[in-house]
Amino acid sequence: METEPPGNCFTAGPVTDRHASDMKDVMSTANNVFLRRRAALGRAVAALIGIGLLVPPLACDRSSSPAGAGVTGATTTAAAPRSSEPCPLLADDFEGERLAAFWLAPDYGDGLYVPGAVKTSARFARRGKQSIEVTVREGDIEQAGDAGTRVERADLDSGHFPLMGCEAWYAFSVLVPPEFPVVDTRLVFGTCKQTDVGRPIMAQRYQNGRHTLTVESHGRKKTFPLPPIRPGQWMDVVYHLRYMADDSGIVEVWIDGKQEVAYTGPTAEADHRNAFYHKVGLYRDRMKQPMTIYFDDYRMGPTRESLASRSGGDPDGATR
Ligand SMILES: [Ca+2]
Repeated sequence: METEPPGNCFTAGPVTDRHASDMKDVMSTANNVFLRRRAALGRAVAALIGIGLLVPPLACDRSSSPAGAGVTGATTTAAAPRSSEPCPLLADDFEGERLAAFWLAPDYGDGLYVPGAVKTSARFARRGKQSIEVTVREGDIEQAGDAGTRVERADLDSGHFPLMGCEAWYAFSVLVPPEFPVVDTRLVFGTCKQTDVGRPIMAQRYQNGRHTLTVESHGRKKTFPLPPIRPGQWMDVVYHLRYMADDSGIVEVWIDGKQEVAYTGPTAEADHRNAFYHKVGLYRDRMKQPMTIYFDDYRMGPTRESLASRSGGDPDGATR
């Protein structure tokens, strides 16, 4: 059994005073950004309500989800707290010199990477002229894995949000370059996780040429096959999650516009923190060869439609 090491923001390893101060600043900045966005969203919502175009509540309202129609007979096994916070709208097209402000700092949260491991690149672009290039080398952010293994990573964490009871949509494009080593070593490049739960809720994996997605919750694990990865070609990925501790949770995944995963069941642990995050990058068992992967067009939002709002494209890539 594999276990993701406790590299998250609430259980990060040894913390020095300086590091603690840095972390505080990062959290303060992240919180300020989130609060500003929330305030702006609140003003926009108030304006829409004022002119009769929107009826509150805005988010965490399962009745508004088209996916909710397919869930029947759900029984509540735990009274998980519901968040009243809307899922944030985040987007990064990686066209600037720096990452968007919402990404957590490289020494904070679960998005850990060594200096230089994450940088914009003009080698490939799904949209625009740049993407983000992520490289992991042997020993980078090495931590203890399970069963005596060592793991290493270069991950980007888009932030921890109180999404219990909420819908969250994520979209990104990913490209595995032609020289990418195809090896029988555990590799995860997209993850959704509850902050203080050891196992990821959902993990997109590439190992020994097999492209799969695992969903794990309440001690059960399901593996879904995904279409083969074509080196050198972009792949558009969309996740839809409903974070629930009962059977009404959802994980849906689209690859290049085609739905590949439809899971219903628990997706959260009620007795853990109401904090959920998504990350992209390279997380693997320790090995010698470096790996480099590319991501572009990252988006997160409360609805499928919200993913398309920035780029004007269909979030599932069907029209690209
Ligand atoms: Ca781009």
